[in-house]
Amino acid sequence: MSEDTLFGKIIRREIPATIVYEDDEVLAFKDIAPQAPVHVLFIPKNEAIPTLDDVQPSQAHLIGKLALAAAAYARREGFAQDGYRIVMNCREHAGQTVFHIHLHLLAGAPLGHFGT
Ligand code: DGP
Repeated sequence: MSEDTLFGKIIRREIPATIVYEDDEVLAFKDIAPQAPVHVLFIPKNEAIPTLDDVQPSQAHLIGKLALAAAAYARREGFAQDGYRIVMNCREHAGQTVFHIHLHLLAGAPLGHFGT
């Protein structure tokens, strides 16, 4: 089940995306507006969760699945040792624009500090 967001459409293959990883629970695809040489989004496929604040305790394992899928991708692509960043934006002040939870994986160059 995927709700009707852009990412739901990507899960259902209604709009194109460069998919780089998929399993029973997680889909990963390249961000359309990359903020680093590597910028991949990891999303849950089967749960309609708008924000991190909406994740229920029974769904908590999904956050771990997203993080471990990102770490495995970094190892597989050979940049894990150089380092990477994962980010999840929640609502307006963080700049969240798509309300289907997603983990950003950013890598491929030294990343600037953030938060201001
Ligand atoms: P956030 O600001 O955390 O909600 O990030 C949403 C990201 O989704 C943003 O970095 C751009 C990306 N994005 C938006 N629309 C599309 C799309 O249609 N395809 C892909 N691949 N990425 C998209």
